Amino acid sequence: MTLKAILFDVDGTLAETERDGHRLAFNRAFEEAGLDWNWSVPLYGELLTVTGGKERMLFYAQNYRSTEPVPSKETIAHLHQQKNKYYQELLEEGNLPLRPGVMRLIQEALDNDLILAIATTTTPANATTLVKTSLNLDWFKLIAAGDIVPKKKPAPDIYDYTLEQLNLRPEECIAVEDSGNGIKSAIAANLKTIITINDYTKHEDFSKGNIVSSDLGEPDRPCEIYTDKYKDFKYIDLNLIQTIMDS
Ligand code: XBP
Ligand code: MG
Repeated sequence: MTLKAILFDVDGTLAETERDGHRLAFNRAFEEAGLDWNWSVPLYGELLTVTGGKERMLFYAQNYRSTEPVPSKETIAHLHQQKNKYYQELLEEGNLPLRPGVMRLIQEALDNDLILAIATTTTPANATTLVKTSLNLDWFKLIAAGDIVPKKKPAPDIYDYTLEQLNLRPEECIAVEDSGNGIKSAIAANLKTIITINDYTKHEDFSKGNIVSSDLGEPDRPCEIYTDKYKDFKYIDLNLIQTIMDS
């Protein structure tokens, strides 16, 4: 089937937004609110099993602070709002660069009239700020994000919604993801997947990914491809993606 669209996850896929973005912003919001919560790099890795910032805070309160009162829904919403404010500032200051190969593949897709869309669990304003500051909003036909669907990844909802809005079938698209929850969501929506791992996700099970690599790579900066049948490729481009679609 000919590829018509590439659907990108945001956090961890377009940029390393978790460790040096969301995590720092959460900690600033906690400090500002007078909470003694502080999420270290390894602790945040444990918390990333829960998608969604509000859901992640609630999970932390219930499981790591179980002797203390659980913050109200309003408190969680306020912390989340502040966290997102600080996170968007970090993006606007240029602190979270795109991962290797992201701009190259997007440019190639645009040159070939492919449709680009975002399918993410993060808050819409976080996703649009990243696209605005590092890419271009006009390049994306759809930004599907956050609470627009009832269930976040690993549920398929956000990808099902994206396909429906674009009026495309899963066989016509490929998803680019970085996490176990992301691949579960994409596969449950019957999509083929490209997985670009990162430090937080490298130990997760990607055996069902169609191609798994260190990143998308660049012609002068090859990526490492872990999927045997594609391991001699130096970077992921449309030619390789079409080969994956045809396999
Ligand atoms: C991203 C997430 C998000 C962000 C925080 O997952 O899990 O929760 O960490 O975003 P994925 P919000 O990359 O699979 O979409 O605080 O805006 O929810
Ligand atoms: Mg992700």
